[in-house]
Amino acid sequence: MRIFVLTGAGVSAESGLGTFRASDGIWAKFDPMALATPEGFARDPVAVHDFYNARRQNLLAAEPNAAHVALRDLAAQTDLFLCTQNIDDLHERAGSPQVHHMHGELLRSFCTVCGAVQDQRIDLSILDNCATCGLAETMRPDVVWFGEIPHGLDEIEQALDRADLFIAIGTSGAVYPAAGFASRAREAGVPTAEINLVPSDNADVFDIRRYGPASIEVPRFLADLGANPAAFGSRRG
Ligand code: BJW
Repeated sequence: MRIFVLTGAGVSAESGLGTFRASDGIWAKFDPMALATPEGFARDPVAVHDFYNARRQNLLAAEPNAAHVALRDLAAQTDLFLCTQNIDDLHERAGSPQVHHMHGELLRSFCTVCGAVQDQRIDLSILDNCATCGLAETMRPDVVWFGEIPHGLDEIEQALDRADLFIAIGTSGAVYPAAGFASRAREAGVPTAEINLVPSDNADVFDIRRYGPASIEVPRFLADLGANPAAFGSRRG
């Protein structure tokens, strides 16, 4: 069975990484237009670096949870395309062999002049020089901000079109193009499932809905899927 899994901030919430749109979430405390747009970075790069430096330190202290582990095990049993909107590396640290980071990775930075990408595990500053071209004031976090094109959309679309089952985990369905993946899959006859604490903004496009913490509901759902795959993944049409 070919399974497309889309994860969002909710899969890492129980690892201590904040979600965005909860009443106490990241965007309740910080302005996304100031900190997660190219225009915001051009206006105040120091504030943007401070924001991502703090989140990087938080990430380095976090650990994968049972949902990440269950998704690692799923990769060993099926043909899995694991697409995450998250910039954390918790899927990798749980052992997932291939992770498609459509919104980039917090532990990488890139040079806005020469495009070189480098590992970034320590704080980033406007004073840092690019290790490749040597210029200063050119490095930024390798993340996808509003108005920028997410990574690997062609590969994502191909995987969506080949899937026998689409599963969204811990994502609000508020940010496009990711929020449109479930309806695209469904229109192609692919069964769709969502696992979330509460119904997402696009809950009506899911055939199967499981609500509760990802650390409980993801292992439970995947156990049910393993026990009776035909009940979940029969592609229509
Ligand atoms: C739990 C849980 C637990 C909690 N267990 N669940 C229409 C079409 C196309 C684009 C647009 C459009 N309208 C507007 C746009 C533009 C824009 C957009 O979507 N804006 C919306 C606000 C309307 N999109 C873009 O700009 C994107 N680029 C783009 O469109 O390019 C043009 C283009 C596209 C395609 C082809 C050609 C051109 C880029 C979007 C970049 C998003 N960047 C961010 C920041 C990344 C870096 C960082 O982390 O700082 O990505 S914003 C933020 O939102 C982050 C996330 O990846 C993303 C999604 O959030 P997510 O993961 O869903 O988190 P939450 O907080 O919203 O939800 C958490 C969920 O978990 C909730 O449902 C909880 O209930 C649940 N949960 N605890 C299970 N324990």
